[in-house]
Amino acid sequence: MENSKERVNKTRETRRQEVWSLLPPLEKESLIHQYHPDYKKEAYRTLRVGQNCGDSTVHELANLLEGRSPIGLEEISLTPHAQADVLVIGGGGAGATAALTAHSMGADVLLATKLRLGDANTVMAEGGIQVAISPDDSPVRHYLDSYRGGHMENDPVLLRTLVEEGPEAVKWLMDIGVHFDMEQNGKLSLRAGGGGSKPRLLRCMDYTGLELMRTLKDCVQNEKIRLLEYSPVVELLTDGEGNCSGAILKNLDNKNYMVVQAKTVILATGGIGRLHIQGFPTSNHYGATGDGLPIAYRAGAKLTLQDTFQYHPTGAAYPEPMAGTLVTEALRSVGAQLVNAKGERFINEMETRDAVAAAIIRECQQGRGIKTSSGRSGVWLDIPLVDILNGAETIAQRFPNMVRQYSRYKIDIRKEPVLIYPTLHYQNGGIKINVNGESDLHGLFVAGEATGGIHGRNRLMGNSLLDIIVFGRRAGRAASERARQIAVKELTLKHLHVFYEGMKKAGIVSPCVSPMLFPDYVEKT
Ligand code: MEZ
Repeated sequence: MENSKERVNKTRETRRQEVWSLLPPLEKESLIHQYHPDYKKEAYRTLRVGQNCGDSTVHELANLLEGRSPIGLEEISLTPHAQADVLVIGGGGAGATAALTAHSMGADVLLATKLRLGDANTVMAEGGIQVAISPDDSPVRHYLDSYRGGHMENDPVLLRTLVEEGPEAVKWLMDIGVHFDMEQNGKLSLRAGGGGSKPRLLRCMDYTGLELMRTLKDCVQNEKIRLLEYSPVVELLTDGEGNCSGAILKNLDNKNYMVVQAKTVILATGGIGRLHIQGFPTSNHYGATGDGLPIAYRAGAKLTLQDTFQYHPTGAAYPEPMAGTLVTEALRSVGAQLVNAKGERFINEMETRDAVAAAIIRECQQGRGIKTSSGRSGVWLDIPLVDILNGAETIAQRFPNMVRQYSRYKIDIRKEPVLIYPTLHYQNGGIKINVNGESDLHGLFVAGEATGGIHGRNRLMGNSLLDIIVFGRRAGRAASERARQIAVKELTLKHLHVFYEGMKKAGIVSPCVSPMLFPDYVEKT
């Protein structure tokens, strides 16, 4: 490792002059198809039951989707312990936004979350929120960049809504107290992201998600929204006529189940990084086990793009305790270069994430990677170049989170390159929604990473922080409006009978119980 690190230092001066153009489209597609994990056939299998029967997804997710509920059909009383107009499940950015919006419209909201309010992937987003607000930019440009980045498989209506409502969503964030970085002249500071044709990322140093969540959490608490912490969802309830009517939560303290009757339900349960698909490390928090997907699937919701995942190109590969930790793309957007064992650059660092991840995997597979003592592979991210290109102290001032994380292991990123490898970061697909966030199951709304369609097959940096706000607000609004119009409905588990019938017909005998709630290396609850 030390020899090749020295090569990075030696080649820095010549590399900094190099100009790398973006790959021609066909070459880029071929790189992705050859090396991106989404195209590894043996990692996938076909679903045999449910709305996506015949579609394929990775084994880890397929097992959960075809899993059995922890709720025994005969064993549980469905007499409600609590009621709400709108039950929001998930205490990250999308859930908090949806809860605040529904509450502001007069709905009686109950917000239930697996861990504590704010324990979610939102706080791990570092580099920024993407929004077209500069005079030489436009939502149309934002749309085109995101559509190209998503391989033109984004749902056009959802994407259009995202980019058009982005500026208003960001204004809302600033109104409730989010502080974004400013230039000396007092204007909002914008930086570039991979696949973007304009700098359009607002940021709070490299703590952007944390700043958003800090503010949203304060608001939820100030509004005194009813909150149930340590209460993950384990099953949905339906009225037997195709409507969602509540959910069953599990109290992690006493292990009892709690039945909540609600006129509408908003699922904001986040992503699946902790499934460690294909053995990848992850940048996600401990609760990111995709709990919303199997329960919505069993209740009759359809998934879309369930076969595509984002492997963020720059996850830490060394030191071992940091494996998988996000090393923000923003470093590359201000000049940090990717360098292989020979001291050479091998890709334009501002290609979309799927292409950059594929190029890193190619370098490692073709013997130009660097091996760590624990057997991981990686390439170098030449961070010190950032200060050379942008002025001394840029790294310290703009990336205090990164500096602090590495300093715990005595690595000074202002002076030395770091070893990185792709890390499982985001689920591109998820539960199919309409423009109001409603799934195919009437009365079940979904927001944030649990949804699919907005980002196509590859999300651009900062579009998820925007999506949780735009679609969190939309789901909150639509769910509270619907709740105003309807009465409470019957609570049944009829959907489970139907799903199990389908499993029986397909000959599925599943050993898997889902949702999994925590990764299997965490003590079982
Ligand atoms: O949107 C993201 O995934 C993000 C901002 C990540 C990052 O590299 O900082």
